[in-house]
Amino acid sequence: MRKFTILLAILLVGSFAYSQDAETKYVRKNANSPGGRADLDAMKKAFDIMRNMDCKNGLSWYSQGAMHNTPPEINGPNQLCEGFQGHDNTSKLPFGWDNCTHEGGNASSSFNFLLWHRMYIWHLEKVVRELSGVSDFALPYWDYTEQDDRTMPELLTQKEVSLYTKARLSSLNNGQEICNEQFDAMERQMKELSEMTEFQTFSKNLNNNPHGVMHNYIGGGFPGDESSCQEETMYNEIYQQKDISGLMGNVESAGFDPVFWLHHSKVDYIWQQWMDSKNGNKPSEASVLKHEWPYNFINPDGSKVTYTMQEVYDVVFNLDYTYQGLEKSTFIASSESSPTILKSSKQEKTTKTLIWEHAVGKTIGAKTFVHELDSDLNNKTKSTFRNVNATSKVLDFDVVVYKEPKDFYTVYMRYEGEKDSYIGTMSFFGVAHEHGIKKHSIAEKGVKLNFSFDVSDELKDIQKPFSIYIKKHGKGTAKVTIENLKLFTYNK
Ligand SMILES: [Cu+2]
Repeated sequence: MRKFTILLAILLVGSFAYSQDAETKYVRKNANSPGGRADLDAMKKAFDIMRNMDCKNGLSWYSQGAMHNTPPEINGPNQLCEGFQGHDNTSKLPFGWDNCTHEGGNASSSFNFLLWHRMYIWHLEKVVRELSGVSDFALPYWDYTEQDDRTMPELLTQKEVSLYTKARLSSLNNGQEICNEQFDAMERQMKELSEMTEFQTFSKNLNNNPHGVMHNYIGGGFPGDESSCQEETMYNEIYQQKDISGLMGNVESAGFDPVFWLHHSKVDYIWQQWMDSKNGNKPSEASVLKHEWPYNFINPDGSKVTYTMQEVYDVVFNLDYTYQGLEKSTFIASSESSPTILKSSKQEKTTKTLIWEHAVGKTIGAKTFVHELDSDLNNKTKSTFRNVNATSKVLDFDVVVYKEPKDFYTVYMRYEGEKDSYIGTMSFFGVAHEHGIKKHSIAEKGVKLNFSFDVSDELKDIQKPFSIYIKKHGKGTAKVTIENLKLFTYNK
């Protein structure tokens, strides 16, 4: 009987933690605002402690970063985590390490990108709250798509502070602004993201830009035309290797740069803005349950916790925090949705129909690429849209790369005699992931990738033929080949 009572108590406590409506207790603030700066001070305090913990301690800076991912091999005896020589040389990784999701993996990996990172940074936030003793701490965000926030939050640029690393683009660590070419691409993308209507398309595009382009940028820029857009390689203290990109530029070392947390707080903020807007929606409970992923984290008291997909769903869509600025979000301003936010109940649409498929088989050249769709396809597009009551239209690109490009590509639809319409960005952060550190060598066959761009607004005029125009940002030599082009519709 006693055993039963204890079990019942555990069950009750458990269900209380997950199924009750979480109250919004914490406010994540802009890292460059006074409140955000106060939270960064708390974060510094916590990281002072975490940096001094042994990596076997799950709360340590090293272990928290390793939960995202670790290098396959470490060059020489590991100076930061004695005995750990990379995941290829380790038979049993510590609890929770190497669990991050990334685009281009399997369907579950792509699906869980936003959900897993939300859980990951939410746990870090609780750890910082505990270790700093600041009971209302909330993880600040770096609002880098805004004109006023083009410089990295100052505390992170100060050497000798536990939130600093040298392995970043030097112009950012020197307090310079994000260069124009990078900033413009992100600014343009924000509008495009707000117009999307389908969760997985939204998630993929957010993953590419600003998420992926910003990882690469912080980790060493891209070889652009402006002087502040120059690519850099550097010493990466996680791989213990020279002449590679910085911590943020590689999936396996990204979690070790403290700016990672501010970056993913921003990514999470963009997701929430979209979810609360008129175009946004959340994935259905059934779709979350069917995309299994390991959710293993460390509680602030050092204990381990593993979540079921049901528990993940309950936490992720019933938050105990909100974002400063959410009420004046441009996503929300463009809709009639009320600011009674964070309790979004709209669910995703699921029926996907292939309209046409077209083999391209062309490599994108040095600067620009134009591909005309032949009249047959345009006729097909016309006749299909007469019959289908599509709520969203998605252009899908199958792409192959043989080496991870640091360049990124912006993609446009072009109607003759009209201004090009931007539809999305192709970026390649994480492509070389799991392919070794030796100069990002990717297997001979290359890596197949898929990009999906919502063209619901751009493909309104179905009577006119159009072409695809792609602009390369950067002067890197890694080649990108477009294999296939497909058009899908999603229906209610
Ligand atoms: Cu990331």
